[in-house]
Amino acid sequence: ASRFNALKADAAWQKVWEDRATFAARDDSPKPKSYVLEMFPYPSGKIHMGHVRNYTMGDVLARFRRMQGMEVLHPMGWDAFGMPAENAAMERGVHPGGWTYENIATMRAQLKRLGFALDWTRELATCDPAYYGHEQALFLDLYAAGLVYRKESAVNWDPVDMTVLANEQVIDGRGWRSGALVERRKLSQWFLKITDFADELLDGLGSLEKWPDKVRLMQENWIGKSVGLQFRFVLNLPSRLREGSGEGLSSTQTPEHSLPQPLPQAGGEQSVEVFTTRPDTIFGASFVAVAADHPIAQGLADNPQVAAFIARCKQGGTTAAELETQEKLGFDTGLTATHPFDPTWQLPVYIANFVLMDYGTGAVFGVPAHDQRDLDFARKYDLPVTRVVGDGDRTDPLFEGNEAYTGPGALVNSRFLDGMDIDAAKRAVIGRAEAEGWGHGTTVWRLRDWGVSRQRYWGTPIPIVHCDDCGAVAVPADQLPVVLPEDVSFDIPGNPLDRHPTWKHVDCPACGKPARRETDTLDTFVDSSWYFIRFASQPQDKPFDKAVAESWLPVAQYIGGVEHAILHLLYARFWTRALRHIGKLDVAEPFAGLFTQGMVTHETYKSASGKWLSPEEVRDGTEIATGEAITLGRIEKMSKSKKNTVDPTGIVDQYGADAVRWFMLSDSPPERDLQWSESGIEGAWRFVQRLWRLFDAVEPAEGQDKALDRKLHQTIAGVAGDIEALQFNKAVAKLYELVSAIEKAAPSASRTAAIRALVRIVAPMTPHIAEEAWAAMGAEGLIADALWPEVDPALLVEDEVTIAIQVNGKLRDTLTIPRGMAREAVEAAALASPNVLRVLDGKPPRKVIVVPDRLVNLVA
Ligand code: ANZ
Ligand code: ZN
Repeated sequence: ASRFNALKADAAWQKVWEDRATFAARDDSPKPKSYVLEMFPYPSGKIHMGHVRNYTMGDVLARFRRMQGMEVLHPMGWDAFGMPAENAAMERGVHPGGWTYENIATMRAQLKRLGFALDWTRELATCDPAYYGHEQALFLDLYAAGLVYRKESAVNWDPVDMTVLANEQVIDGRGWRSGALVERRKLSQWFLKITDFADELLDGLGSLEKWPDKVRLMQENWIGKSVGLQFRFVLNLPSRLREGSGEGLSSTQTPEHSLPQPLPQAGGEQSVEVFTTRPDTIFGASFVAVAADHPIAQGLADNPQVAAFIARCKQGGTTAAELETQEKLGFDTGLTATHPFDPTWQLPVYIANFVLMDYGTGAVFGVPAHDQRDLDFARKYDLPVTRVVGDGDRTDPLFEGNEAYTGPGALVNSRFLDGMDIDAAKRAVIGRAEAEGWGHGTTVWRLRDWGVSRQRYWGTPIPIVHCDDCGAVAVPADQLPVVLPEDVSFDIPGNPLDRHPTWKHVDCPACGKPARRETDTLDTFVDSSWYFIRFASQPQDKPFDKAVAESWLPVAQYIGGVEHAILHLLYARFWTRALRHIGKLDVAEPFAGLFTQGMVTHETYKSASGKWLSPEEVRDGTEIATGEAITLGRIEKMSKSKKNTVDPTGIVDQYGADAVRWFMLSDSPPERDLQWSESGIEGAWRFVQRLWRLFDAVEPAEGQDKALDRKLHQTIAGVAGDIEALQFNKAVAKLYELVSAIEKAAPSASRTAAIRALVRIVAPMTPHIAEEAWAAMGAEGLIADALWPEVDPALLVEDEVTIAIQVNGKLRDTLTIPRGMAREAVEAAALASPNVLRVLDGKPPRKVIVVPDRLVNLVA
């Protein structure tokens, strides 16, 4: 028997597929259509094992759908704009475009080596004007429809480099290059009105049955619909302050319990509106807090202490995580707020850094016992902490410890609310507020509009011109695309578009006077919000053809990393709905099925001196270079920082594409992490060789092997079901079993048929060896165009069963009998069992109970 020469077969079949455009999807096909898509890669330099795993899974499904007779769209492209290209430009003086296209060439070649059934005729790169020009047109369509607007918004400002930083460039509140403390600055920026679709995006989640529950939940939380109470606190200036001369504002002010007077215009405000989702906790309130940008804080800013505090609040980045973990800071304004249910109860009013201006009303009341931020704040400033929701048998007002109680319970220490559960108490408070006219129930959304402006070069230029007379003017359609200038420099920080000598100087499209181009570019998430539509249809003169795109969409199965569970998927869902809103595409949800795969992990190694070592630097527990013993670190996601990556291309060169693909599918359930190991890939390689020994030796033979026939048909059906459910590791296990059964079977017509069918069953997973065997067996056409073997349902059922024989309920024997054997025959067989005869001791049983195909119980 010959050996399977994987490298030769890989190259030969990949060339055939390419030459014949085997995987080019036909828009006009009469077959049912299926769109299989994996998240397109960022061209960072080389493909990594995570890509290999992701694309292998998608490929198995795509090939399987073809075998089911479907017209499959399985495209590939490049999410090619983004910061790493600019970083490379800054660090190495290369042009971002050159760097990107070189990476694309490398990675395309690497992907091709894996034999993916991709339609390369539809390849696209988002940094190509032929792509982003259409994106600009769509942006302007949304602008015309009122779904795009401009407003002031905070950015991360690096005061040393004098540049705007992306969130990723802010590390522990400091600029990644300069190390300077980052400030929040306001800039005029472009926004997409995703909040107009908040309700739809939330409701739509209900229809996404083929999405993981956890992703739907993450989206739901991100959209964050909350129902609550909005109401006004009356503000007062305590008498001591009003009377005191020059005492000003103090940060140690404690509330006065004398009846307060309404505020005479301090800071210009007499009341403060707050929003709460927990009106039930109103009797646990111990302070009121406003955002640093709130009019009350701003109105007090002529006091230098307040101004200094507001400035301090603006330090630090803009990410939610950063805001969450920042130290809580407060400034006591000296004002007090009257409790809505008790005119004698005054709450101190603080300016606090954890209150955001653009959520709710920018002001809150704090309930430390039942909100963690409030508790951190109250402990720091020594404010009262009163329990108002019972926690099991803890119902007393005194709340100890530093962990807020946010669970369920009955209201306590809360006057007329006592004894109610949280929901009833919420309703009661909202009811009183509405009846008494000081507040009303409302809905708020956590979702913000999508800020798409980036002050960067390597992105889609926003197609707007600013004119002193006409304002923001859309670039006319016949002047699209607005192309990025090539001649840019990265030697100084900031946006090269803004610094470019000529690019931004244009005439106003409306009045013809000198005007300026917008120099912001679009967030790269815009690029990935519609690429799947462009894959489905890519005419030259417009972004897509409606009917053609609709014939493919929605994507039947989308596969990618869970790190995109929120933003990318939400933005793509929004973009799709926005296009539907303006009549461009009648699709509600872009991705009918979603699967998020696990990561590829590897052991980590550390040298005696504590450096990370790559797998190539280690042999038999020692560092090759020094001969010193290494320490084994944890098994972690492959990453450059831990040096535990394995380059897929080297592995493909060594073992062939099929072995790599097989290993990617075999060891773990696809949603879990897969640990890369040398022994794993070797095992996969041996399996491929085992397949070849069967394929290579197949010969006509006589005779039937019923057991093998059954095994084969069960495998055909089982593997189909597993692929359908994306449970590839289960399919792999079934194939191991079938191969073992074939290996053990004596030559027969059944065995020969099983080997021929096996070629087709493994084809989605190991397509190269399958093509090779298919051709060697003289079959017609390509296996890539073959159909999935048919299942004989009669062979799916076992025709023998093993039943239990009990005497007085105790197991005495088992019998293997034909399925569905008649009761009398089963009874006779049981009575003939030597074990049963011995236990019955020659006496006939008093009663015989037969459960067909399961058991016989003899009562003695
Ligand atoms: C009193 C209270 C008591 C609250 C309690 C929570 C727990 P979600 O559910 O995310 O919508 N909040 C309101 N506006 C805020 C703002 N601009 N900045 C920071 N926090 C703000 O959160 C709503 C809750 O977040 C509101 O309910 C409010 O605190 C706070 F035991 O009011 B709560
Ligand atoms: Zn003008």
